[in-house]
Amino acid sequence: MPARSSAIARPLLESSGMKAIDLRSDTVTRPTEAMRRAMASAEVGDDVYGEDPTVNRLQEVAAERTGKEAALFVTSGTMGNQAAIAAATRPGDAVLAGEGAHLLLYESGAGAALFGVQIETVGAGGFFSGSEVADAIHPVDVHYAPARMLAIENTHNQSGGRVFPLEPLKEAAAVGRDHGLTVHLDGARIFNAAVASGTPVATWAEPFDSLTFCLSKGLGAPIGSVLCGSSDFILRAHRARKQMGGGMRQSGIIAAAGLYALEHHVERLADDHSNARRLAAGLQDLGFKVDPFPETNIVLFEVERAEGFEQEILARGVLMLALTKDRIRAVTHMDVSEADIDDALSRIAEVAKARSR
Ligand code: TLP
Repeated sequence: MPARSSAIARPLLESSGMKAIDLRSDTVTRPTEAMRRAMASAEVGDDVYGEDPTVNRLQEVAAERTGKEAALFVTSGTMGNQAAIAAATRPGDAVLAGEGAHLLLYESGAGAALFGVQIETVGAGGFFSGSEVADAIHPVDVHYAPARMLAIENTHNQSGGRVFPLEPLKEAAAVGRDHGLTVHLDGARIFNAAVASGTPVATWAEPFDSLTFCLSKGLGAPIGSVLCGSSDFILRAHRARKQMGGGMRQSGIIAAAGLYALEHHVERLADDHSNARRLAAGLQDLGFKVDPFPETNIVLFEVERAEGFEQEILARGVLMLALTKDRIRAVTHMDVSEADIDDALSRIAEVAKARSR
């Protein structure tokens, strides 16, 4: 998910006085005043000694919400996925993941570099059935890397935030489990799936041995993710977190933002979803090829020369990401309102008009 050209664009836009509408990701949100107050007044201790009460509280709340025994606060979704890989595998093992999975494409080769695993894809487009999982598991043979883990991403980022439907997801996870695999959910945006479907996070988490969810995406916290699983699994992941340099000290300061987000920012994800639908409908009216019914907060649409489009729209104060040579991603979040979406659409209309000349 390249973030090349627009990387320093927002500070430049803001210093020029132009209102920036930043749709590159839901990671770009800034903490609200109330969240900052919760952070400033957090009770803290040294978490490497397990003595930070706010971190401990966040871990308890996360375990409770996801229906797991234990949880571990980590710096990022990437660290959560990697700690899960470390806890479930040994060097030389294979991890099965859907096409376009974040842990396959966007974690800088960490699974291979840090924990010696080979990632193999299952199914097509990020979604797959139980029989596709069975097909992806090789017979025991000296040629193959033995599969030890199956990772499912929900919502699936690259397909435009689509929700992996519950029944096929249960079936795929059950086949993985029957074959002795640890089944992991990359639930960076699982709260979006829960809100969009009206099905609680614990139900989405139930088929899995472990899951990560991100506080720093739609939930609007500045930093952090949580890895949840059995006490045993979390103990092993804790060691991996330490190995990756993820042992933090008075991290209650940031855990407080996570707790605040879980309390105040879950239900409002529905607004992001409705803004995504509004954006998609507007793009369709402007003649773009787009899925007019995004399920959650990610909108993908097609343009010619996407990198050029990214620059043209940036010049009008709208930040989006060119994913491929002909595809743009826009993500809605708590720092963009319905009015901002309409504003973005009128700026996009100007670009479309200029392009058609
Ligand atoms: N996704 C980011 C970029 O890294 C692409 C984004 O802007 O969408 N799993 C999924 C499904 C993700 O989308 C991401 C981040 C992660 C894991 C990693 O989270 P972080 O960025 O906290 O390491």
